[in-house]
Parts: sequence; C-alpha cells; structure tokens
Amino acid sequence: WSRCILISILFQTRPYPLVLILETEKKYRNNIEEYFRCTEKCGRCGEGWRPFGVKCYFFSTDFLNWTNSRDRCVEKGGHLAIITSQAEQTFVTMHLRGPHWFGLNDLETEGKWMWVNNQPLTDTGVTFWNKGKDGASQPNNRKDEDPSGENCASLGNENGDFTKWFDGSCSKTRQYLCEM
Ligand SMILES: [Ca+2]
Repeated sequence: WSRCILISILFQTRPYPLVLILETEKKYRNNIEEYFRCTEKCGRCGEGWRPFGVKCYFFSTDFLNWTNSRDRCVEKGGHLAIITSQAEQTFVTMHLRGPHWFGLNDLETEGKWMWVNNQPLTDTGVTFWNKGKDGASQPNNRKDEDPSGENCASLGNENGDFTKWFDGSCSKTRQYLCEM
C-alpha cells in the first residue's frame, strides 16, 4: 500500500509528459510485434536456423572439409542438406554468399551419387549440376588438385554460380549447409 501511495504521489507531483508515455507505449508495442514476428519466422527452428517449408536450414559461417561438415551438422541435431526440389534449391541459393557443402557424395562408388541418408540421387531425381562448356560440366571428377578426384558436392564453387551444384575435392574446407 505504501508503495502504491508513493507511486501515485510521484505521478501526481511529477506527471509524465504525454509524449513520453506515448513513446514508451510505442516502443513496448514494437517489442511485442518483434517478438511475435520472431516466433512466427525464426522461433520454430531455433536460433541461427532458417525455416522453409517443414524444414529448417543452417548456413554455417565457419569452414570445414566435407566429412567434418557432415559430422558437425549431426552434432547440431540435423544433417547436411538433402535437396529434392526446385523450390528448395531456390530457397537455399537465395541465402548463399559463397560455396557451401551439402549432403551429396560419390565417395563409395565413383559416379554413384548418394545422399547422407543413403538414398541414391537417382531416387530423388532432381539435380542442379552446373552445365558448362566441354569438360566444365559437373560432376567431372577432376583430379588435377586432388588425385582422389572430386567426390563431394557443393552449392557453387570458388568461381561463383551458387545456384548450381559442383563436385569438389572432399578435403577442401568450405562453408556448409545443414537441415533438420
Ligand atoms: Ca567423384
């Protein structure tokens, strides 16, 4: 009660200017709106993950080789991204600023591309390999940098075009794309 009385006295003796009250209210309302925006947009996926459809995507800022990228995604509760539609490809490439590893490799059998969930690429069917001139068409398993060839897939490469898939040496360190 004494606190109530003290507050009412304070308000009576030093009334807040109306403009200050309105500004405070506006700031409060903005915070609430921001909170709900975040709950809708980013809350479902957790901090650092972006939602798309029913899945959530993590675009790394750090660089790892393909195997370590695969393991890091699993540590984070997901896996390297498995891309199965044009819509998904468009969404992920919209957010890329550099080449990213994703969940496709032909480590076990040359030319037989497998997703990290052990599903063959031929099963999901949709591919976005870069189509270049002559030998530049992907995947080309080049061996000039790494004698074991190019057995891991990346969105874009150091020369750009992040909207296409490139095979690369798995030991290269790149950013990586996880999903869950
Ligand atoms: Ca290969």
